Amino acid sequence: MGILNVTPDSFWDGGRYRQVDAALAHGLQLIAEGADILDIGGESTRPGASTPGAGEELDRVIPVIEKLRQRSDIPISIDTCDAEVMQAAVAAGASMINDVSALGRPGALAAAVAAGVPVCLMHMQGDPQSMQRQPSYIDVVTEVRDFLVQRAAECMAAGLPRDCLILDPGFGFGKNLEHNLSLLRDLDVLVAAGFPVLVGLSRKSMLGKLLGRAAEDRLPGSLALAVAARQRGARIVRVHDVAATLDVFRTLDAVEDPRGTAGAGPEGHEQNSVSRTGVSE
Ligand code: 9MG
Repeated sequence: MGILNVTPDSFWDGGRYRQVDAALAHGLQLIAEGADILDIGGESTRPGASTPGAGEELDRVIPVIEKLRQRSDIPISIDTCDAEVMQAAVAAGASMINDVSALGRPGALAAAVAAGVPVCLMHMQGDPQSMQRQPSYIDVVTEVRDFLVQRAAECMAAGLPRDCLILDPGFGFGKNLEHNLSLLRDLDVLVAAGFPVLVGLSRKSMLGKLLGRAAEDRLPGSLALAVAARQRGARIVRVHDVAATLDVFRTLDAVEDPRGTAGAGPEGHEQNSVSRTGVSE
């Protein structure tokens, strides 16, 4: 899943794709790099970020979705917590909802049921304004798993089909470094709940804490975290760096399944037969 933030203030790419043409070009670039899904967001969820009104969020994302829809049939995920934005984005051509508040805002659950598209439910302790102040858990792995399973049950009771639900532990959302590492180390506990698992680890501040590196120098760390998540059963990996992540996954595919290289050219440089296991299958 390639990330396309159409925001002024996201931690890594904030402000770069505010103009529709720049966002469209970047979306097409992510598709060319091999993304299976594009996640388009108009509200930053970085710690301390403020919430734009639904009107502003709509102005940011809808033209980009419409333009991309004219140029590609790639599945588009709308990254929003707002019911009105969900509804408008799906009408404009989005076919998935990514909600970091797990459909917790007023009207969001009803909007998702009406939309009838897959939904990613993410765990967050607190809200983006306050979540990193003092995150606290007794057992982060089971608490996050139990919250997500309970929320999935509530969503199913409200009418969302089970096979439309994707769960996400929400790395960095009300979690300190130890919490994040425990969640990743024991990701199989969440995977065992039986829903596809999505992870977002790309260039996040946990890598800043771990390696002492700024966001622009966190690609190697991000790739290592993506591999760790894939090895533990993550099915969708939300990343800024699609080409680099796919190179790593394709290489692992070839090592893990020798049939993955069948049909590659004599030098083994072609990409036509290596599956994208770990991204969308
Ligand atoms: C929007 N967004 C930022 N980080 C994210 C993460 O880790 N998961 C999901 N689902 N969305 C995210």
